[in-house]
Amino acid sequence: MNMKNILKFVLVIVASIAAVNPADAQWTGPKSKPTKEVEVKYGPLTPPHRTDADMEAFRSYGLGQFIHWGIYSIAGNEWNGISARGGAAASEWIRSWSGPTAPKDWTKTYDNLYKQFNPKNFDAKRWAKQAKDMGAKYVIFTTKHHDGFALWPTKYSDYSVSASPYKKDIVKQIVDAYTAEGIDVYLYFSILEWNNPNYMGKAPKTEEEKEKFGKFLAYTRNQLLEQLDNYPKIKGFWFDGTWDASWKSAYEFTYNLEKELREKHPGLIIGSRFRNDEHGSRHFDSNGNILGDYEQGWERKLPAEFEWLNGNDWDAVMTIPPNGWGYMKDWSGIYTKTTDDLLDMLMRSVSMNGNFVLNFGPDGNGNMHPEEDKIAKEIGEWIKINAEAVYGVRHAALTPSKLGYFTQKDNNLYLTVFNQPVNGIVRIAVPKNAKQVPGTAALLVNSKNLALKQADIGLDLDKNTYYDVILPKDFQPNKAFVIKIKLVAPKAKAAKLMDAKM
Ligand code: FHN
Repeated sequence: MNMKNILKFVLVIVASIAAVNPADAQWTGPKSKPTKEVEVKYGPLTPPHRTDADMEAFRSYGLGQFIHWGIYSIAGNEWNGISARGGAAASEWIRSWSGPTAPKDWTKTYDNLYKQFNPKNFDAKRWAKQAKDMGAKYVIFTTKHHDGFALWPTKYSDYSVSASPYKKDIVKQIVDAYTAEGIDVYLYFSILEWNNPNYMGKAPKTEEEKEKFGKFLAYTRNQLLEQLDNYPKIKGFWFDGTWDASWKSAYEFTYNLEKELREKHPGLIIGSRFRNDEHGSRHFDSNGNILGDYEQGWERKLPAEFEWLNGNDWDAVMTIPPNGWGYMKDWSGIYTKTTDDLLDMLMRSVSMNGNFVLNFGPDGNGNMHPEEDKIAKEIGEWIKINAEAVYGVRHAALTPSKLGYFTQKDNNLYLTVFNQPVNGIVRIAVPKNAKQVPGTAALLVNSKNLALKQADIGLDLDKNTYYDVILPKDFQPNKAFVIKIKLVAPKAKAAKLMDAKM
């Protein structure tokens, strides 16, 4: 083989390795585009950018609340004073507690905890009012987590709230209370069920395994149809626990199940985590097309650049502790996110056309963690002042600011400033050929007009001109603040300067 052919052969090998078959989407950096189109039979069932009212509402939410509540909430990430920290992967995974700190016969103890589930302080209306005051526009509620315990009286399992001393339908109370507060409800549903005898992690191979897993698939379908029958007011599902080979092998079933759910509940919103195509690609099919109505992979992480989203809708779900979605009694010795941290994440999300969903993990009696109560109140107080910059806004096509995040609605441009400039000048870069430029500026907090002047810096080859907003010398906020800028048609074009000669 001559050198030319060897080189060609090497290039083909390199290209095939680089060929992307995103069996799982990447969440850091722009999505790599597949190098070649492949046939996909079990791909998307909806267009990548739905324009119906339900999806437009999803786009305008801004802030959501996640609630992880279940049997694990009784334990609170510890047992008899021994912490499960380091013994279980997360507080809501405490059933899998192992190692030297795990209590004797722990799994058996855990699987009997439902006999104690009787949350005497549970009040869905109180939770919904708190979420409303915080400014949440949707809630994602765990109807069943990986332990399989159903918080609704399902006909298809004995392991449900019906078998607990509490007995009542928790999911219905949540749906009714939150809907009454004008907060849309999405049901979290774990496909994975650790202690379901018909569940298996590996793809079923033998006839016996296929029959067993077939029963599990039928059970899953029954519970989902049951939820749509019981709770017709919900807006969508937030699926989880879909990463095992068993579920991935059932791509024809999951394709048809998604179709059936959508036909039964027009407008239903389902994220990209539900299923995969026949090549095993999850979140996005093997040609890079999103599988579902929004990108559902931003979990405890946020995109760094707008381009990473490829124009898809998305939400980011976030814990206040480093990890741990279920109730954790002890928050000492770990970094728990501050209200400022969370407001920054919120505004970063909405500045890139996403929703930010903050997780709450109530205890076994139905009380939020005291720190969660405090944060909910502080977020609500901030949003009450700055709501205009948070809801129903879109990404602003400007060079990102080092001082904070841009959001835009029509000719209103908002800059939420987290980093106050030491010279009191908020400089905004605007393309020289922009059809709209800053005309006036004011502080949203008090509607105080701010001095605004153009700064044509004249940097060589610079495609931008600049507008300086002058902050009042006595303006010393201790929280992020919003500058509202009215965009107007440009008055005069920037002077054309001779290019530098090097
Ligand atoms: O395993 C789950 C985890 O317990 C939690 O529910 C998060 C948040 O949705 N999702 C999975 C971990 O990525």
